[in-house]
Amino acid sequence: MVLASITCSAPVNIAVIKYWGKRDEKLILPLNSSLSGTLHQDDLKTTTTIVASEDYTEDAIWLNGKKEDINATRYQNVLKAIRSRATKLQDKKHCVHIVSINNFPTAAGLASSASGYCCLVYTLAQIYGVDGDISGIARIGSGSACRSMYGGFVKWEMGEKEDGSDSIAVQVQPESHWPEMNIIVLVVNDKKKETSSTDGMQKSAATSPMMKERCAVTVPTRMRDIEEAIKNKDFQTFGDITMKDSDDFHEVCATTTPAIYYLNDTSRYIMNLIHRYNKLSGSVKCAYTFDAGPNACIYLPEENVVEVLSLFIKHFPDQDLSTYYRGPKENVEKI
Ligand code: 2P0
Repeated sequence: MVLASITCSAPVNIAVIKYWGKRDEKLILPLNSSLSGTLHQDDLKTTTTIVASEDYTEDAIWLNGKKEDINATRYQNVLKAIRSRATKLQDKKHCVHIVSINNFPTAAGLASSASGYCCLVYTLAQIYGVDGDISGIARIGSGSACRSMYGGFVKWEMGEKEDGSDSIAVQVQPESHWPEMNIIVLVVNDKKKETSSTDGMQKSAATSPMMKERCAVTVPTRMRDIEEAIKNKDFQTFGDITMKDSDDFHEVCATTTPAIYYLNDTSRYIMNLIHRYNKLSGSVKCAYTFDAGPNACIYLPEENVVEVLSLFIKHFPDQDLSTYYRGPKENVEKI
């Protein structure tokens, strides 16, 4: 007999202060705090359905139509954490079947693990009746997933405690605070990346000479300054910090041994184009940021969207680059 069946969706988040490096691999505790904007629910998202039934003989998960290994450590850690806080179904012998679908390319540096684990944890929490903060459980699935739990601008506090209980997501400003803010995602390449974020950040933490200064000084200063810029809706400062942190993150990757390169020629062309355009305009009209892949995410105020989109269409007439997403707006929701 089916005991419960719930479908939820969760959006991607795009970091402006990047998470890169862990101090605890098992609990997924970061070396620095990070901050992101959450996209609109209708754009880049994961949708997950979970069914709990007395008839299932084992837990199982399908990702984009392919059966995955539910015994993988991260799935098991998440399931254990949720079940340990369950207020429903504890008295019934049952298993769960999980079906999850992304409406965008998986593992192409478009933060699929963020929306994926956020959605998994949120949906499981509905099934099992888990109250209180669940961003810490999303974090043990994939670090950046904790930030997708909230809409608007969200920070992931690195925390200090060894058990990770203070390493959680906190909403900096709700989606209603800066509704004029938009994000354009330019899909440069939707192939799976060569170096996973998990491997890449481990190597950077161990070998990049830039990591110490970044974690001790650069990121704490930028976190303070960008929070203030968001509060004041100061796009000049916001855009400036966003591009600098993206540049530094890719410099950390390039100074890792062996070096990691996520950007390609098209990414660098976009970076130059945006710098030239901002310079000619005499102000920061839009700001790029690149994650662990070549795709560009462009933050910009609504009033600049038409002009900036025209610029990209002019420079990339033959490529299907310009996919346009509004955000940050909402966060996870039950369907
Ligand atoms: C971020 N990224 O802050 C940064 C910027 C990629 C570049 O969070 O090992 O997939 O699962 O905790 O969360 C990607 O890292 O890594 C990431 P795990 P995750 O968005």
